[in-house]
Amino acid sequence: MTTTATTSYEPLTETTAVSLARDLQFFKEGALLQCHEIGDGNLNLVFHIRDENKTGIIIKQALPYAKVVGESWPLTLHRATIEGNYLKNAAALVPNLVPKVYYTNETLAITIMEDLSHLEIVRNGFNHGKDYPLLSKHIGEYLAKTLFYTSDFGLNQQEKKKLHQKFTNPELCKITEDLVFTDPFFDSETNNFEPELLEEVESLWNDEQLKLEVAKLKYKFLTDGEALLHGDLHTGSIFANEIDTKVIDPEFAYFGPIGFDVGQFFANILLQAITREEEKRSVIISHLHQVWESFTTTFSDLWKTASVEKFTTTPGYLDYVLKKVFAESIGFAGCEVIRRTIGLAHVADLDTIQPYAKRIITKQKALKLGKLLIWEAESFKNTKEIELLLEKVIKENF
Ligand code: SR1
Ligand code: MG
Repeated sequence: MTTTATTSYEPLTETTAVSLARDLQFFKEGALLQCHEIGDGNLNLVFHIRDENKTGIIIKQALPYAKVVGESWPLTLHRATIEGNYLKNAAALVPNLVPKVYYTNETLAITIMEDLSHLEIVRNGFNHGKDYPLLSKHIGEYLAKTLFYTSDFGLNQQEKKKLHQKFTNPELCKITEDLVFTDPFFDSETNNFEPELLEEVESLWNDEQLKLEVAKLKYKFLTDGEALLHGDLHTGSIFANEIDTKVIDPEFAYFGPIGFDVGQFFANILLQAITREEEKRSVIISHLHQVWESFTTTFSDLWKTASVEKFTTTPGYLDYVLKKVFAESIGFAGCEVIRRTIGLAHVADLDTIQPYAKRIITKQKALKLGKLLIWEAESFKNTKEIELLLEKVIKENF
């Protein structure tokens, strides 16, 4: 079968992905092409196609259901359009930090983009002891620019409302509302945790003080359309090497609270740090400090030089906004830490810990850390205090 731009939707195979690439003339006629489906995420197909010179492209295609669960969980194909539109918008703001988009097709639910196979997924690299020294400087800049320039501080307020319409993403938001903010805090079917964690998990379900704080965070996620978020900015959504960083997979994009993107990155740094022995932890924790430093420096510069909001010259306003973002980031980070430990979608950082007993202890610590981040979100003055909390939780006896 030949799949062309006019064909109706059907999932690609390695063979039809190659036909599509040829039809769209991404390669010279007669080129010898190799194609592999390399998608290891929860939702989509990802085809890597290369010619004999190793010049390649990526074809990403949304499936009409969540791959991680199967066809019983239908899911909108529109997420491919959201992803393509987000990447095109980001290309104008942070061209060096996102893959180039070559082609999109709403009917086929595909995005064809730059081959990033010279880079590694950061989560995989971290889990193999690698580091990416510029990662958090780049991510701080990415967060500041993408969030400032799509907020009412950096984007004409009429234009922002128009852009907002393009990024209404109810089904993908619902996944986050359920999997990050609701299910882990109740005895829900989607939860997935080891029986040895039951005591800690039940104490979390019975903690009404914690649940009140989570309810407030969920309400912010539901109602606070501050800026265009990536919406799923964990270390599995970032490619990097020593010098380059590229953010991928923005299919969860929507207008939400700035602290959500920042908090997801914080959380996934903490989830890696908590798995490490003391001597290998500081290199990871430095990313927590550096991302906040880079984010606040860039955001503050933009506030002073690129604002469209008259009140940004009012003393105290920037400080108020940054404090609000910081506290919310920490609360959101706590929710992400908890859901990656006991919810539907786990992280390899925790799930590959050996031996099993150590994995359980680390997950108990992760739950404790998540709870304390949520409880005390408003009280942290800087990222050093988050590091101190992590150290305290790690050193406690379980
Ligand atoms: C059903 S999707 C599960 C998770 O995978 C995505 O990457 C998001 O993080 C989502 O919560
Ligand atoms: Mg993803």
